[in-house]
Amino acid sequence: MDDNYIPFHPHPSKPHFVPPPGAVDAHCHVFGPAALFPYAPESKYIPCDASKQQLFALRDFLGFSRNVIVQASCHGKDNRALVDALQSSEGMARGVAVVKHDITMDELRELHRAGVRGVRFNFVKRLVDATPKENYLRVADKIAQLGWNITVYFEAQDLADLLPFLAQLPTDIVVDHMGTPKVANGVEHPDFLRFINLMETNKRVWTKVSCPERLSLTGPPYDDVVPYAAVLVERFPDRVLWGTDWPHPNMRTHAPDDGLLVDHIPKIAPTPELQQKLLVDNPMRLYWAD
Ligand code: 0GY
Repeated sequence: MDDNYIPFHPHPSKPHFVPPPGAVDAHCHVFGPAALFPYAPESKYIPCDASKQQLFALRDFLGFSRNVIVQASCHGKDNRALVDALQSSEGMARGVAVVKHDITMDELRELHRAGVRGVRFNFVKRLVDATPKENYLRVADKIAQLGWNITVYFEAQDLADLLPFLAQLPTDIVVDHMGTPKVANGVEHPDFLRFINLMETNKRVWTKVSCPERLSLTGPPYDDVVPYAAVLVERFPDRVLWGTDWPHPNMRTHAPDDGLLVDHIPKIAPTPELQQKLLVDNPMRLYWAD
């Protein structure tokens, strides 16, 4: 683990909010353990190990039923830790992998059998070196044949440049963390309006209304991020997902209390109907359709 790395919260609180039956934590990771699944040589950070057993225990403690486990950059294109977690989940986890552009259809079908239903394209410059767009498009064509979708992670200021690329993708697109708005700017800032406009015009774009702990300027309970998520849930109730982002890689100031994050949900999705869509119906449609 890097010297300045902040490990995940050791004793999260029990949330007051009780998620509906079958709720899905649609953005979380497994890290290592490094002794079994080493971190990628190209990774920009070495995290604290965060095992599948710890993830599944947290899922149960928080009142969730399922996980969507997203490959993080610290494991590069080596999806073994992800696949191992999926195979141990008894069908209660699905995965989003990071793959090389020349992956074969047979290799993709093997990932599908393990429970992978998407790939992630990461454009965050502090996390990964740039990948040629044509490599991504080759992957997109292949995974489209399996009915998978594409998760994209980018920073708000880079969306304008990415729009032509996103328009070329042939599948549903899931944008991590609301496109990472800068909360100091306010919900009327052109960067956030550009993201809302993307969701308005491209009905295949979904987003995770997640990561208030990463976006907040005021800190726990992250109320300064509520307006961003609330507007997206209200306007696009059928295309929003929610996740803990456990084990919260690369936090700068503190390890978030996952119970507090769950208690954020009724602030951004205030009715049982919205909560049912956000936590159950939407992720089930996207990740458990087959
Ligand atoms: C997240 C957060 C981060 C890291 C990664 O791929 C990754 O390494 O996703 C981050 O540092 O912002 O959970 O999306």
